[in-house]
Amino acid sequence: MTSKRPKSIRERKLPVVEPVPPFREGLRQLGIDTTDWDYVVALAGNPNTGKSTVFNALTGLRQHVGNWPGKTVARAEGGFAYEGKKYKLVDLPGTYSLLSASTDEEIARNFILFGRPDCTIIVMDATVLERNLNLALQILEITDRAVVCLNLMDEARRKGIRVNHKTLERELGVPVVPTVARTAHGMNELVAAVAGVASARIRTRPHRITATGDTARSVDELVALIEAAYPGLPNARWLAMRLLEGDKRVEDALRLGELSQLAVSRELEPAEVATSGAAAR
Ligand SMILES: Nc1nc2c(ncn2[C@@H]2O[C@H](COP(=O)(O)OP(=O)(O)OP(=O)(O)O)[C@@H](O)[C@H]2O)c(=O)[nH]1
Ligand SMILES: [Mg+2]
Repeated sequence: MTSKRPKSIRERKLPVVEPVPPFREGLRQLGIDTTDWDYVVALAGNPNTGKSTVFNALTGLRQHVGNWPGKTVARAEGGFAYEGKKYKLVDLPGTYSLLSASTDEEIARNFILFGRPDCTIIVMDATVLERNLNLALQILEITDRAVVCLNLMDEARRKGIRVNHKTLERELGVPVVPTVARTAHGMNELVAAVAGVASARIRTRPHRITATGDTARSVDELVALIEAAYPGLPNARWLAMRLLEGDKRVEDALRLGELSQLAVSRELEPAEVATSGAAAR
């Protein structure tokens, strides 16, 4: 009988680790290290568009991904470095609208509206652009600092859908970067655009529907009142528009003083600790 000797660590077969895609010099995944960041970047978009896949590709972490909507239910944070600057990347639950009310969606909404990200990456599914444009246009109403990540370009191609990203870029007024996040295609270009927008080197002119006449005057009046009641609260204009539309939740939040803590910091709720390790692709 031969006695079986336990294998030493060196002899054991190690799991196959997929090679990290050839990122351009200058981009470094920092995992859970988000200390001393220069910029905060939020990942926003409809459910199931690939936000966590982008998060994993840029940070090297293993946020939960899968082919159904509603997987990310809390905010998760990770880091990456690019051209000498450190970025804190925030993965958010998917949301169809900034007017939505479910708990997951509220986490996303509050961060986009009040978390003051230096850049918001709007992840869009290129196969269902029309559906995704609703949220994209809402985000562009409230921030100048955004980049569109036009994801699932491989699926779009497979379905015979052609998207002219340059035209979309002109129409939306912010950089549009075609990507296939699952294979990390386009990640370099995405990060370059994010760096440009966060540092204001790239100037954006987001598509906006501007109020005119009486509406514009009413908005201005309300903005002054909101800013007086909540000094430092970002997006008073968005809140004023909601009030004019008769949004009961915003009305209640303002009356009950619920917005006061949103005025003070980026740490809206404690973030989830993302799992460390190689990027799951
Ligand atoms: N074919 C293809 N699949 C992708 C691409 N990007 C992501 N996926 C897949 O799409 C599915 C959804 O990706 P997630 O990253 O979990 O999407 P999410 O936006 O974080 O989803 P929620 O957190 O539920 O809102 C997963 O099965 C991914 O592997 C891509 O560019 N091409
Ligand atoms: Mg997710």
